[in-house]
Amino acid sequence: MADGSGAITTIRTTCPYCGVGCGVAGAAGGDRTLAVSGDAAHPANKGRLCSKGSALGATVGLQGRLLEPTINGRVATWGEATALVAKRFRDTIARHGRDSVAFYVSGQLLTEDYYVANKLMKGFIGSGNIDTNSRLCMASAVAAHKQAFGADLVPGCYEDLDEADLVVFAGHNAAWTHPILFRRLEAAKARGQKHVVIDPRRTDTAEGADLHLAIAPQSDVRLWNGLLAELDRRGLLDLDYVREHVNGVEAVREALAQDDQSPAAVAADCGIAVADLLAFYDLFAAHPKTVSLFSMGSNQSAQGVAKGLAILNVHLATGRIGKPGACPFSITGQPNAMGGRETGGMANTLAGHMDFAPEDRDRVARFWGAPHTARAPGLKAVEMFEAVRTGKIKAIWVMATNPAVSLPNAGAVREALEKCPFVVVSDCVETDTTAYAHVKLPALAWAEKDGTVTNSERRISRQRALFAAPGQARADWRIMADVAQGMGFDGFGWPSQASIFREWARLTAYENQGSRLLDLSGLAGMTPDGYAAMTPIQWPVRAAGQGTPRLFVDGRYQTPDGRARMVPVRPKGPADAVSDAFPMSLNTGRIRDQWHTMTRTGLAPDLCRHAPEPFVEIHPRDAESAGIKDGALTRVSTARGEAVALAKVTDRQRPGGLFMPMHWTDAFAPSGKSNHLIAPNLDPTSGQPEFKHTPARARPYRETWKGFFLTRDIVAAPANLDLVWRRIPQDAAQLHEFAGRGDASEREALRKRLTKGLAGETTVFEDVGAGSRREAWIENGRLVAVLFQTAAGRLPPRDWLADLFALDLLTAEARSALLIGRPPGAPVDRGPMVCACLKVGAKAVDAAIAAGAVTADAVGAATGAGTNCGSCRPEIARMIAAAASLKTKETADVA
Ligand SMILES: Nc1nc2c(c(=O)[nH]1)N[C@H]1C(S)=C(S)[C@@H](COP(=O)(O)OP(=O)(O)OC[C@H]3O[C@@H](n4cnc5c(=O)[nH]c(N)nc54)[C@H](O)[C@@H]3O)O[C@H]1N2
Ligand SMILES: Nc1nc2c(c(=O)[nH]1)N[C@H]1C(S)=C(S)[C@@H](COP(=O)(O)OP(=O)(O)OC[C@H]3O[C@@H](n4cnc5c(=O)[nH]c(N)nc54)[C@H](O)[C@@H]3O)O[C@H]1N2
Ligand code: SF4
Ligand SMILES: [Mo]
Repeated sequence: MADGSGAITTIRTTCPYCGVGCGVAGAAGGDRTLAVSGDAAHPANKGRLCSKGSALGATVGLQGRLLEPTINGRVATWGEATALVAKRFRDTIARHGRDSVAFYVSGQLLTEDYYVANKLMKGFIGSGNIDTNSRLCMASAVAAHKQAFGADLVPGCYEDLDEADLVVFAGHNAAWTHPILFRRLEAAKARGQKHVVIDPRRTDTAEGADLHLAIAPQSDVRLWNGLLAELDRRGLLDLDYVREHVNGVEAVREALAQDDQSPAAVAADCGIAVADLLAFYDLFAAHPKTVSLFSMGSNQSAQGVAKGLAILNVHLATGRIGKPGACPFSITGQPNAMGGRETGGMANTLAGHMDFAPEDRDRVARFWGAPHTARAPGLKAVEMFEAVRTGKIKAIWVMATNPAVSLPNAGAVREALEKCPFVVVSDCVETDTTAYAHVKLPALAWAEKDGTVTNSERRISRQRALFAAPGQARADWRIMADVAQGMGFDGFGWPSQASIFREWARLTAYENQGSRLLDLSGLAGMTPDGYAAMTPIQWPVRAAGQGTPRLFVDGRYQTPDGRARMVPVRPKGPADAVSDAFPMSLNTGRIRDQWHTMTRTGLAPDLCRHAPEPFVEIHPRDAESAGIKDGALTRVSTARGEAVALAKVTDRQRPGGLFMPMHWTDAFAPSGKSNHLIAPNLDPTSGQPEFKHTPARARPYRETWKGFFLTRDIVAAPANLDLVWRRIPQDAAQLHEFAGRGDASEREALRKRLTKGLAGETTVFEDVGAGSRREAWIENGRLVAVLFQTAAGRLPPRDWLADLFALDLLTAEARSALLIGRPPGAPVDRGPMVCACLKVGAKAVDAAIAAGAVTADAVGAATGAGTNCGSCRPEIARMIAAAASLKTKETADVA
């Protein structure tokens, strides 16, 4: 933190994005500048950061921040705001009962925040109605862990990834979503580790793998069951381990016998070649040191729990668990998904891995001194918003999540928020969800807040403040504690987050006696200084300074008899079958450089260039039959809604499938939002939505005109005009792209709207025949705005024009070329950003390849691309391979 004397000190904290949980060394300067580097001492990343982590400095400005509490849009004091929230919650409970209120929270809260939220709702309000966005993310894995291990326990650690001989990625695009772990895995692969990727799409993770199984959507259970049956046939189950430590193997064998487990039948049902299936079986058979990473391709399914169990069954039956380099590994998405599961952020758990069994419930109630502690689980996320929509829940408090964008069937979620009598939202910025809030509460953001998070390998790390709190922003835990006290509850008077952490650690140890592995007793006596200096440690921590890298080493599980359970699971298809009206399967997920609803990564122009706007991936065969061209605007519709996105025609997509990223919002691309399309089909046990499959169809959008508008300011999509609108932040400007299907009057209406109030000298070029108009505004020699529209003509690349906004004085040459949209000389178009860290575009990479670079290292040496975080190396490798295959094809054509 800048200490006022101008001296800058480096502070160790943790990245706010993915569950890898990388250590960050941050040096904050004045004016909220921040230089970040990887913390070399942090065991998760050993000094590395990915593109998103490296760009953290570009996301800590105050643009768009909530800095004061507001009530119905009017600025309020904290006293007024918390008193109102306390009163409305108290009144609603008095009139409609405890279950008429709810909290919807997030894996992006700190453990301390999570603990307070849960204590307030389950302990003192006395309702189970607190759920978290981890319902959309980890719930299926949690349920599978509980059934198999007796509690939500992740056995492995990152060292297992280094030590494994075989790593299976089950619905996990690690190259993009857990990049720093993927760097470790690439290094292990270079030492001989084998990689198998199970994913309907050929992702960057699949690209370099030894084997890619592009299975039919939702056929995972069939695949893993088939593997188990085959291992059994080959006599490769570890029956000694099973005899000593596992129940249920016979029931599982019986269930397997109900389906035809021949490789031919399994391969046919999974939509893959028998040879590929057998290659998977052989790799699995040959490498006892196996780690199976499973992520959203497994969890986000109407059979997500079964998918998890099918994986756990194979690992239990082969004894590949609790050993170096061998475990099933559910990888967490958010920085504190694990912390939320620990503290009881989910509606169906209580706290500290204790549930609603009477003795657990009474123990937690005793510890809290809270006689009204809930006795039953509350509503899970999707049901919770449905209860809001139908009026059963009348007051909801949303914290650190953006449900108007990220829940399935988002149109219904917005309707629910619109109807709800009292909506409170705690966030750092304005979002699509804050638009529905009666009360907006400004929370501290990363680099201001201070507390702990737990990563995928159960490692607790500190997030530390690098800046002082801006405006009136406050820590989430403190806001909740104030409301709790306003509601008249005792037990919320903590002086600091360190004291919350201590209370939380004491709860994990309370009447534990070895019965619960989640035990932080070794941290329960920590002093404030100890907390300030805390270094990363993996739970269980039973004695000070002694963490636990690996669970189940002794083969004992957290079940009453200490034995793990294999659970029979049968395959079934996706919840909704495709139909004539909606013949394709819409899959959704993540891209490399954006984080969820773009509230932070969307502030960093460099992160917006790899995939600048919403897109839909489609196989060439399907594109052709639908008349969709690569790069054309495409309508994707489902029974729930419609979106428009740019077509990416690629054979990396399976025929019959579509893929859309989940990231875009009203703030960036109102017509490109994926979640209005998604059916709210849930896994019956975990309540997790099937984000990876909704029946859909794709058609060309067929715009009649299009254009772009560059300005320094953000322009929201104009209301009442039916346009496809996208905003793409640039270094010195905002690029707004648009297209419409109306006639010249629509074009003119937009032009009027955009240019209203623009001052300065203007230059105009009009080509009436082509329906084209180009205009630029210059004030005191500086470029103010550029508007290009065309019906029949073409538009120039935007890079050069966008860069002109960085100039204080336009050169005469630039002025004269403005309306051509190209610099005198060669056209400047960098292409999509490949390397976000060193700002290297696709054109430069292609040039290096054309000049003879045949490895990612050589491209790096020539352009710098891939030499910082390495996240783009799989893509560079893919570009090299594509160029090589083109060359071979050309040679063949010539021959
Ligand atoms: N860049 C970036 N990284 C992130 C995030 C982010 O927003 N951006 N978010 C973080 C969070 S919260 C999470 S949860 C993780 C998620 O990390 P991942 O799970 O790796 O990400 P997704 O892209 O959601 O989905 C993974 C893959 O599942 C595949 N899939 C779809 N259907 C099926 C199926 O039926 N079977 C199988 N086997 N696979 C299928 C998809 O094609 C996709 O490639 O990422 C974390 N990291
Ligand atoms: N179609 C589709 N939808 C999906 C998924 C998918 O794969 N496909 N994946 C799902 C998954 S796995 C996840 S995890 C969710 C994520 O979905 P969300 O949680 O809705 O996404 P975020 O954009 O991360 O939202 C976090 C919000 O919290 C705010 N915030 C950040 N830090 C703090 C803080 O300290 N305090 C407070 N009060 N606010 C803070 C941010 O500004 C942001 O508005 O999306 C789910 N939705
Ligand atoms: S891999 Fe990237 S996003 Fe994930 S914690 Fe590390 S730096 Fe952050
Ligand atoms: Mo997630």
